[in-house]
Amino acid sequence: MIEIFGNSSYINSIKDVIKSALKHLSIPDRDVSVEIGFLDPIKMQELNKKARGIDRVTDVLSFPNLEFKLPYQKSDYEQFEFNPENNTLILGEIFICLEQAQAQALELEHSLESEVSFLALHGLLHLLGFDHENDEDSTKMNSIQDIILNNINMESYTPADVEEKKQADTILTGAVALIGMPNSGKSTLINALVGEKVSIVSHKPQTTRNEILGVMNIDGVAQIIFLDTPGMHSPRNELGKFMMRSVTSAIAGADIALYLVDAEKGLTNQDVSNISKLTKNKDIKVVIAVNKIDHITKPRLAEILTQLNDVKDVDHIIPISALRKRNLNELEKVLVKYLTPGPIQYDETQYTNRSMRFMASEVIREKTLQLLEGEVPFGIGVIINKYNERPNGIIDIDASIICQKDSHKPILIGKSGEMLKKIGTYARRDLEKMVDSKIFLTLFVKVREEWRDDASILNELGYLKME
Ligand SMILES: Nc1nc2c(ncn2[C@@H]2O[C@H](COP(=O)(O)OP(=O)(O)OP(=O)(O)O)[C@@H](O)[C@H]2O)c(=O)[nH]1
Ligand SMILES: [Mg+2]
Repeated sequence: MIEIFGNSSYINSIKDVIKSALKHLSIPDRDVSVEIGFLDPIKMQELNKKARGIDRVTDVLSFPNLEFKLPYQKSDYEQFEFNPENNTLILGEIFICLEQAQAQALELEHSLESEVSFLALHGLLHLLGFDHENDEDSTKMNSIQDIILNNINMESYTPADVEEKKQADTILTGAVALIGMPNSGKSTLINALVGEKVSIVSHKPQTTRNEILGVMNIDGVAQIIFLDTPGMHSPRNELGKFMMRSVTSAIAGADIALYLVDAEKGLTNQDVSNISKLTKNKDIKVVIAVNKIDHITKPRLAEILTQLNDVKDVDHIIPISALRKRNLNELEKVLVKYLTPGPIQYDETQYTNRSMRFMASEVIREKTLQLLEGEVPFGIGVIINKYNERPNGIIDIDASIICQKDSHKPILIGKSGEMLKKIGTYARRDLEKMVDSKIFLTLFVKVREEWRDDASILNELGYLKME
């Protein structure tokens, strides 16, 4: 009997490791019971101080109920009280601090699931009389720990799975909508996961305006379809309304909502409200990624994770850095767990549904967002007038940059045309890398007063049709 108190996604993994340990030590699991609970860092520190006189947070604490001796013989414990409700011998209690476990998992570069399983096992071994007080005891405890951890398969998929899936011509698949506040790092993340630039990135909010699809293939086992979306905000014009409809449409087509919390900003009320709306939808799994952990301290991360523990019905929480590519393998494993078998949807070479024409307009817009300050870049749209590939592979692109006020035009062009030249050079370099051939890019600047509320220009820019 393993009784676990508290809400954690790791209950099944903990049960597996405990069962495996009891089996390995020839202790019938119906004979014994263990209680496991989760404590936040403050409570863990209090308990550590009270129980061991150590005034600091720790990962796991265990409280044996009796002096246990191996090998196990039921008759040895007849004098102890077996729990009358289920006739089990109570081994004791284990407390785990998930926030501390998360910090350790990041340091050891393995999953939180692996770390929690390890801590539960470590705690159980203490309940069973193992110790690490001296070298000899410590070696004994470590070796048994290693054997048991090897016995359980922590990977979410194995080489045997790969073969089975390949032969059946099916794959694990699912659509993941990337949701979050503007600037939380959604587009940086989709690019990192797909391994190609599918979505533009800038330090300014509301960079992404459309739903953008990126495909990730994993060893012939899984295909994850990511949908990048515009950051959630209250729309102030027709363009904003289109952007928010893209978010709703992405969620409607998704199996998993991957919500990004910007760790630099912390968990905001708006985040909590957005997440609660997602968790009300019982058709999708909700995974929260706390992004930009490279910019915050460990105690700050622990604080955010503690706050997130109070948000109900979330399927998984994982800290990451999309920019530094930290913990992305673990994120991948978490997502794979929620996929279902189905036919392959995209050819392995196809990593987005967007054309190079669309990418050209986006990359030009990205450069305006990166190079211009103030309100100018927010009112910019890009129309590709010509996209032509010559027989020798050279590509000619003519594009118009639309701005929404007369006063914006000279800013876009710059002194002696320098700004426009810079935008063109930077955009061309990026696009040449993407197509791997030479590009001739010609840019024009046009003013279209308040185009963000003008249906015909919005249509021309591709912001009215949902794809
Ligand atoms: N330090 C740090 N910065 C990051 C990380 N991920 C993204 N950023 C930065 O955050 C800014 C916003 O990134 P984007 O990927 O454009 O964010 P977004 O959520 O797609 O933004 P919108 O499209 O405007 O909703 C950029 O300057 C990124 O370089 C991260 O893990 N760490
Ligand atoms: Mg974006």
